[in-house]
Amino acid sequence: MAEYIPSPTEWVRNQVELYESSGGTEGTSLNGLAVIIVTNKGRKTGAIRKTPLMRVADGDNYVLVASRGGAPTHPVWYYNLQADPNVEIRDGVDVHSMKVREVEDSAERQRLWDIAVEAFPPYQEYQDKTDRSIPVFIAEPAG
Ligand code: F42
Repeated sequence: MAEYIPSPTEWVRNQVELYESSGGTEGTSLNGLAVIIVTNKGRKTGAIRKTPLMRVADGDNYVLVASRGGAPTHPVWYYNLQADPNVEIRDGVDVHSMKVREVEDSAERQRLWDIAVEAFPPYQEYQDKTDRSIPVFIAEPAG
C-alpha cells in the first residue's frame, strides 16, 4: 500500500484532514462553495496525494481545473493526473472511482470552462491574470 504524503501547504493539508476524518461531513467547502478531494498518485514518489478542488459537476462527471490561483506554472498534481488518470474523488460522504482526461477539444473545453466559472467565478480572474492556459480535466466514472 503506497504511503500518503500530505500537502506541504498547511491550510490544504488541514482541509483534507478535516474532510476525510469527518467522513465527508465537515471541511467540505471553501468560502461557502463545495469542495471535492481528488486522490491521485504521485508520478515520482508513487505516493498517495490528496488534492482538494472546487466541486464542479457536469452530470455524473467532475470538471477539474488546474488553476493554482492563476500562478504562471501548473500545479504539480496536473502532472500526476497526466501520468496516471485513475483517481478517487470524494464528494462529501461519497467516494467515486473515476478516470480523468485532459480536455483538448476547444468547444468541449469552452462548455466545461463556462460551467466551472459558473460554479467558482474566480477561475476567470485566475485565467485573466496569467498567460498560462489553465488546464481542464474531465473526470468520468471508472465504469
Ligand atoms: N487548486 C486548484 O488548482 N484548483 C482548485 O479549484 C482548488 C480548490 C481548492 C479548494 C480547497 C483547498 O483546500 C485547496 C484548493 N486548491 C485548488 C489547492 C490545491 O489543493 C493544491 O494545493 C494546489 O492546486 C497546488 O497543487 P500542487 O500539487 O502543486 O501542490 C504542491 C504544493 C505540492 O503538494 N507539492 C508537493 C511538494 O512536496 O512540494 C509535491 C506534490 C506531488 O504530487 N509530488 C509528486 C509525487 O511524485 O509525489 C511529483 C510531482 C512532480 O512531478 O513534481
